[in-house]
Amino acid sequence: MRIDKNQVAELNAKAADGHTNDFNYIADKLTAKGHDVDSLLEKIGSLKIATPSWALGTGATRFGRFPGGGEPATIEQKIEDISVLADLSNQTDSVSLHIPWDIPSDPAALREFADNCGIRFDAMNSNTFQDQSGATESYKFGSLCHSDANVRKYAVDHNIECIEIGKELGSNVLTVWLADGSTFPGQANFMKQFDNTLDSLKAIYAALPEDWMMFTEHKPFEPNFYSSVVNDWGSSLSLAQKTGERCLCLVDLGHHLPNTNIEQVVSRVLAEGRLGGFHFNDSKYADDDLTVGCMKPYQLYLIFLELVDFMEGDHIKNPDLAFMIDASHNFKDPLEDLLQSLEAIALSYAQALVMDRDALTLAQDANDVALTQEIVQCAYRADLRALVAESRRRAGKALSPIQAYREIKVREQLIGERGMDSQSSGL
Ligand SMILES: [Mn+2]
Repeated sequence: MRIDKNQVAELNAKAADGHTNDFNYIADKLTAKGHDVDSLLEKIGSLKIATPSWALGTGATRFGRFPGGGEPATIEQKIEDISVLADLSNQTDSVSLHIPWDIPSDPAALREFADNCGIRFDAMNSNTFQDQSGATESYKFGSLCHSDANVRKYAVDHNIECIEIGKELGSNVLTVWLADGSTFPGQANFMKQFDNTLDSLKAIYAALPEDWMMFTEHKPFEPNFYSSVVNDWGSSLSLAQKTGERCLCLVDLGHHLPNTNIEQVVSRVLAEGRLGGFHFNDSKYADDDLTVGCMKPYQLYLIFLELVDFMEGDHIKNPDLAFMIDASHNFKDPLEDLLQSLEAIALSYAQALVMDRDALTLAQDANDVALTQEIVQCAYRADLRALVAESRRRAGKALSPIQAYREIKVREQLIGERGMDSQSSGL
């Protein structure tokens, strides 16, 4: 299934009048405030977010799954689904693979297939939180932190295997998600677990090619309920700094305790030059993996203010950031959900770009608290949807991605090709 670009162009033409009015209105307002609209459009268009291979089917739940049909059953089909997203939205052009859910039998052939779909390979994700069939060691009591050196080596070897596969695919990042920890007080020794994890990460790092980076994610709880080895950004930063220069911290929006000031976490890790990137999702309670921006769009905008501070200036020394969605879907069509997430990210980015930084700095320095709020919220409350839509239109993508998706009847076509019962591997 590939999108016919003519169909997208026809749909855009139908909506052109209304869109042009909306776009001109906001473009005039932005120009009057001193913004270069063409430059804004270019920046929005160049923000690319990787799509995870596990987010294309029905997602994680301990309860019932309710698949909607036409799920991608192979890696090739997953890449085709991402090319559908890339044809409608302007914000994604890569896949982040999860090993072993998506082990390619012929990496060179897969790379060529993806290339023909216009999709490249982003970070490789290792999995040391599940025992696979035929496994000779068990991760039941941990992986990189395990008390048994044989299990640690087994987990290290798996990560090195991910690097090897990634090299053939053209990836240059390994993301290590550490689910290790303990569920009961006294079950494990905090210090020993941390030291073992550091040693294991160093062993993986030693196998990392020169031009690769390694990311680690923190999470306060789940799957373990008493402690996680990498429970917060401080632990994550400590591990990164001790492991090596190219070991960076990944921030996942869902991996924080309620009310954590995530934008401040971003600022702190950026200040240390160790922010690798972001896993976007949203949540009400914990790691809910909901559609980006569905619960806390203001928080997302505040996070983007910090990211844009780095992206627009040269006063923060940090490598370029890698962005990925990390979500799962049980009630929405996964592709519609991902289109909504991509839109929410682009909108927040646009809002952060137009926030008046100079005025905010002056108000902050003058301790004019009321004015700082006026300035920050002014950009958040600007309706920039037409600006984001215009950046898509100029790239030949859909003015209204979800509407186009429905009018082109993508899901119906996928069900026709793959059937109702095809199942995607992943969470
Ligand atoms: Mn994540």
